[in-house]
Formats: sequence, C-alpha cells, structure tokens
Amino acid sequence: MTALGDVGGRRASTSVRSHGLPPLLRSIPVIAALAACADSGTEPPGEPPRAPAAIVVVSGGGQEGMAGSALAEAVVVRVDDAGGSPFAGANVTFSAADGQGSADPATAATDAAGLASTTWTLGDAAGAQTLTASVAAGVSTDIRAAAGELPAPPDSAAYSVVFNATWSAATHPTDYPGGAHFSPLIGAVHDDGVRFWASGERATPGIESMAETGGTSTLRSEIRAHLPAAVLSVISGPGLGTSPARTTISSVVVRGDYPLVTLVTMIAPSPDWFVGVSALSLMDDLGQWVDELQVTLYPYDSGTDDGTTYTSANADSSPKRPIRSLRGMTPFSDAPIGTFTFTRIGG
Ligand SMILES: [Ca+2]
Repeated sequence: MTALGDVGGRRASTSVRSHGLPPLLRSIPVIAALAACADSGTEPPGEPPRAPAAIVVVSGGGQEGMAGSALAEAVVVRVDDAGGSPFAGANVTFSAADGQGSADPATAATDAAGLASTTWTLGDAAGAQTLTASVAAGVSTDIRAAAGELPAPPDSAAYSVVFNATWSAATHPTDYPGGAHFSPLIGAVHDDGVRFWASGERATPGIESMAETGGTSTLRSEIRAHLPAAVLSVISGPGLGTSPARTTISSVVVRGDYPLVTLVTMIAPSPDWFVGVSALSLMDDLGQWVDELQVTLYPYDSGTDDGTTYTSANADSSPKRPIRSLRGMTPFSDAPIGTFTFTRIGG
C-alpha cells in the first residue's frame, strides 16, 4: 500500500501540473502581481495565504539505478505557495524509507525559483524504492526509483473512488449557504492527448455548465467527442444532496495507455465554483499502478460568472476569465472542500 502520507505530494503535483503559466513567468513577481490586478475585477477579494502549499518533483523521479549506488541524476523538487508561485527559502527535508538509501544533502533550502535538489543513493535491496521530500506538515511528495528492472505492471487496473465532502459551516464559516450540496460527478478516463480543464485556462462550455448549474450533458458531450482516440470511458457518479457527506463510485477502470482521470462536481449553491481533478495519473513515475491515492480538494472558480457570494444572482462573465483557485479566498477558508480517494480494487 502506498501510505497516505505520500499523497500530499500527489495532490500538490495535481494542482501545479494544471497551472497555466510556465515556471519562468511564475517566478517573476511583477508579472504575477500585474496578472492578479488584471484578473481581480469583481471577483471575491483576498490573497491566497503566503506559505509553502505544494511540492512537486521537477526532475530526477522515476530513475533506474543499481542497488547501493547513487542515481545518475539529481532529484529536483519545487515548492509553491497556494497561488502556484515558487516559494523561496523553504527548507526541504529528503528522507528515504528504511533500507531505501539516503539523500545528500538531507535538507536543502529552495532558491529564488523555488527549487531544491539532492543526490539519492539507493538502498541495497532490488525493486522500487521511495524518497520523500517534505517541507511542512502535510506538504510532501514521493520520488520513486527502481533498483534494477521492475516487472511490467498489469495492462489495466480498477479503482473505487470515494468523494468525501467535508465542506461545512465549521470548515467554511463565511456565509455558508443553506441547501449545500454537490452536483453529480462527471469525468473521464483518458490519455494526455486531451485535457478538459486547467487552472489558468478558460473553461469550456461543458465546464461552465457544470460549474454554474451542475448540468453534466454538455461536458459529457465534450468528453464523448474524444472517444475512442483520447478517451477510454466517461465517468458518471452520484451527487451529494447535502454536505458534509460522502459517496462512492464503485469502479473506474484505467489502462496503461489511458492512465489519467478527470473528475469534477459543482459546489452548490454557487455562481460558478467547483472542485475536481484534471488529468490525474493513477500510475506512479515508475509506471506502476498506485495502490491508493488521496487528493485533497480545494475550490476553483470557472471564470464564467462574476458572482462573489454563494447565492449571487447570475452575472455572466464577458469575456470569460481563466479558471483559478479560490483556496483561502472569501467566502472560502483555507480548509479543503473534501477529498477524492482512489483505491485499487483489481488488476
Ligand atoms: Ca466567478
């Protein structure tokens, strides 16, 4: 089993992978500030908290090396704040699991680009090994490497998906609405030839409709248009009539050539707010199926309606704004909306 502690990094990589700006642009504070001004408009005020919020593997993951020897490439990670900007001066700790070698240096501070690196010497046992890079409680990522050659994974894998909604008046006290609920889950199993939404990009009509009304038909059509080239299957699941609550999709089957999952649901009532994952891989960087993956969900604004409160009247955005995180922004707190947990149930 992959420990739940692994998962912080995976959710981090999810949010950062979907960020629209290249790292160079995001490393220039002036541009980031200008972009923030240009995008503010009538959107909810407030800045994301300035603290390390995510850590992602930039390079050096998924290497194959000899047991007991240093890997050829350095392991490089990047630390970002909640807004997706690189975080300088964070102390990253690299720790190998028992018997899985050591890192030198074992701690490193991030530079102006948010980067920290180390050299990993593998442990003596053959097989998959894990190094964990962590920067704060709950903010960590796993780097995997193979000592020797690993057996090929099964061609497909089945997962159950649990949506555990924790959004409540306790976690998000500002204006928590009556009738809180989530729209039916909708998504796809797909490859990297298609992406249905990403932070920093404009919402498709399907994402707009899902985020504003909870309707799934337009997004379903957008997904089906990519069958069978880039999409293996449509994922449908129940909504939640209240929150907090949980629901389960009993089986989602992924394949080696379609290892990615996109899954979304509307935060309701709201102008155009939603949670979900985009192109989340259920394969680790060694090409092995993960046993369990828990993704922490934070709110997104689809950029298609200018409403600033849960119950704002419709106010269509023209032009549309980019999709962006609302984590820590009014009326949301810095607390999660919930989690998706993917558990492997079959080969
Ligand atoms: Ca909006």
